[in-house]
Amino acid sequence: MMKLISVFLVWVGLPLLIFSQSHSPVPSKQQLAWHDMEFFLFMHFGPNTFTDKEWGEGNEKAELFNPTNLDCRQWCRIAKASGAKGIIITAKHHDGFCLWPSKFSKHTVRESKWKNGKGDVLKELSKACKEYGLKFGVYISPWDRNHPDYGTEKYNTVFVNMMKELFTNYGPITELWWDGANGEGPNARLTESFGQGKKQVYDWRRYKETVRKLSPNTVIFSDVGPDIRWVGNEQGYAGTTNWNNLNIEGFTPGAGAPPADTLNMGNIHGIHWVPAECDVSIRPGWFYHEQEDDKVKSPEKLFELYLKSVGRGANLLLNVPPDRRGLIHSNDSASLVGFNKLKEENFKYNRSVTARGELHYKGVVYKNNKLIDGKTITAESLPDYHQGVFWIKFKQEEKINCIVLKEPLEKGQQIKSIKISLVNGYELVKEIQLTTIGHKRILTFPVQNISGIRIEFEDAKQVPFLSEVETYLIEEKLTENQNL
Ligand code: FUL
Repeated sequence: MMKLISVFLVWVGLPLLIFSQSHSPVPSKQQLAWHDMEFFLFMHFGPNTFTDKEWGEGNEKAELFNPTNLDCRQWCRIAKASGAKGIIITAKHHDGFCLWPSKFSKHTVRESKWKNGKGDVLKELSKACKEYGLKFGVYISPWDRNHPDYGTEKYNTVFVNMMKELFTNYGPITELWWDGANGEGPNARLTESFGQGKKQVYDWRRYKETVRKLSPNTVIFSDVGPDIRWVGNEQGYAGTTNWNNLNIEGFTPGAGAPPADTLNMGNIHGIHWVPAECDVSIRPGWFYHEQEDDKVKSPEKLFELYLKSVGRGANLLLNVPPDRRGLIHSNDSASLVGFNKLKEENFKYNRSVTARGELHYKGVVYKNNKLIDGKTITAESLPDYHQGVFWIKFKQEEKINCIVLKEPLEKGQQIKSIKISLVNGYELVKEIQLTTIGHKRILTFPVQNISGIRIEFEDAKQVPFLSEVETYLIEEKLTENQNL
């Protein structure tokens, strides 16, 4: 009878209890889909590729832009081979040059020599992405060092009109990227301050409304969202504590953004759902420079970045800049393919699926396989979590050095603190104390021989949910910098 009552409390009382709780922020369906994509490539391409600069001045001659062998299908093939789900391209960087023949600028591919001014990089890339089943995203810099209207109210209309062209002619656009950088001086976020000191009052609200109206499924990235936030650094790592929540009211991209550590960790009680994206380049620079051909990050380094971004509940946006031919250099593609191989091979054999799952609740043991069934849609929770623990018990002793945890985000992000105990027989071999989990938390540590894992929710904002606990033995060189 007692067992029956407990079963009733856990399985029937639970949904009622959850329902009666006040709601914390939850992701939109577009954000949920974005979380699941995890990894995109970023491409910086434009006049800087041909002048060897990182920030163009806006007065470069358009004819400089002249890739000899541009092939967006090559970019897509490599993106696919790297495991990326999409590509985001710099349609317009700070120098103002448009990779499409915009009617609202005189500094575009139309004015270049490339294809006698008949070329359109966005058209080629959006088409190739469709062919390869990749999502397409666009970076459009609000800061514009070329446009004559920049610094006046008229520029807001120019920017809105340019976005209208993007959505009308090249959609669907999965992610739109507004860079917060501005080197104009008084309103600069960065310390480098050059340019004419023009002060643009950006109409962020109008920009957002334009996008929502034209393309409600697009997620908008900027330092402060509204949908995706910058992670606060360009090295590719999120905080080990990383909330998908953020307070964005009163903040703006650029100089008006919250401090970098807030962006890195989010706000525990933030009222908006604004997850972090880690943008980082495979090379030292964002644009292609021949002298960096031997400075391409190795597959192992990319794997480490993956652990510190996706493995901390954020997404990874890895920049791979095309060269002057309009192709991805073979050093970069070799690294990307190597990285994907490491990912696929090391996460192939999840040892949890052969184990037995249990819930120990108020002294009673229940069979419970939802955390180890390899399905993220089956989630488990405990309303009065101090009364119970989950166990994963292996059939035989296992060697592991990696655990992957997943929180079902459609229920919001609730876990504040969780304890993972690795045991062998009656011996406790390692205890891991964690804060947030989010979409995915990948833990790596020195190899341990274990027979079981105990999982305890220690603190949560509301009822904590967990959907998966996977266990792996990965190559030891990949665990050198522990991700805990
Ligand atoms: C920064 C820019 O200034 C860089 O050039 C690059 O585009 C990077 C992704 O964002 O803010």
